Amino acid sequence: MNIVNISSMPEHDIKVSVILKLMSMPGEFVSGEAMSIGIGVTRTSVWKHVQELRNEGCRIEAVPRKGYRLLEEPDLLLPSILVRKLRTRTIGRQISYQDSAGSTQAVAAQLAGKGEPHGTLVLAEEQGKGRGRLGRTFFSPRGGLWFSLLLRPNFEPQKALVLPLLAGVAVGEAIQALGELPLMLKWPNDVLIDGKKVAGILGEMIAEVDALKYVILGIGINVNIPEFPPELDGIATSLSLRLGRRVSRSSLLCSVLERFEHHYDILLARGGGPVLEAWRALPNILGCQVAADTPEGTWQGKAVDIDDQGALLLDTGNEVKRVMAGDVRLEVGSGK
Ligand code: BTX
Repeated sequence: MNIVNISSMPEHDIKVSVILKLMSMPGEFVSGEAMSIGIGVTRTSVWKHVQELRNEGCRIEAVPRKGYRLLEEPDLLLPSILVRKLRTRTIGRQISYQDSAGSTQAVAAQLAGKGEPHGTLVLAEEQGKGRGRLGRTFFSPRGGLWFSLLLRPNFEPQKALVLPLLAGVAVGEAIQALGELPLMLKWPNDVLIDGKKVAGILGEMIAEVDALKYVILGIGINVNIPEFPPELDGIATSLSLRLGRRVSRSSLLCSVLERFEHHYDILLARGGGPVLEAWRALPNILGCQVAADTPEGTWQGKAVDIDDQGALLLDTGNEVKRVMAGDVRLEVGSGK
């Protein structure tokens, strides 16, 4: 039996109790009184939390003398909701959920230290200190998907370099399944739509000499985000902005995790080749003119391939450079 750890879920959180109560009686009215007695709070408090839930997008009907009724399953990321949807064996079978976190990466690192198992999923509705690579920050307000996966792969550290690409494949495929979108995977870790970042991936690895202790893969997806701060103008976009509708975060999360597990299983069975094939099969940066900012300097050229270790191969005209780490910028007007 799969066990979901909901110990970090704020059970005292009245809002959660309200929604769980309504979900336990789908389509039926639950009176304000029954809710207040069941949860142990006043009817005014129940009303206040129903309003909050409505503001967060939950469709709850309120009828005088009848009570409250859920009109559709809410798009919350509560473990008790996710576990009913998620069809995986190991990935996301253990869930740590927080309404608000600093960074899910930091929470996952703590859980890793406590020996939590492979596949543990750490989720937050919002992050106050979302992290990008190289000390950069990641804007993570309510409405997005911000999560980290704790992985304990039984292979050498070098092989772990394909894991961010694998995550990119899972995210790219899941977004593609939502509809026609001009998607592009940008090496090493971005998913772009119309050249703007819709998702970012952060791989953090803890290794000892030749042995990998664990990897924490952080994934941020701009799902239902209506606007971005000025500094992200022209850089970031969201699925809701691009599709003109809200997207179910819980369904998208399950889709990403199921695809992740599928490719991860193949990685274990057959090595990194199929992951790279799946990456190449999605619309990607290969064939584009790019500038790569690497620890050794900036190189310009055409992105021609990714190699077995997940490095980007860049044809500068004089030679093919192997980019192991860095940032890649698309040159204006470049395309395939
Ligand atoms: P990155 O360093 O490649 O990208 C960070 C850069 O992207 C920022 O400097 C900024 O220009 C831009 N940016 C910031 N926020 C956003 C956003 N919401 N959408 C688009 N562009 C943005 C990418 O790092 C890796 C990000 C991983 C985020 C996940 S969320 C869950 C987990 N927890 C955590 O703290 N980080 C990861």
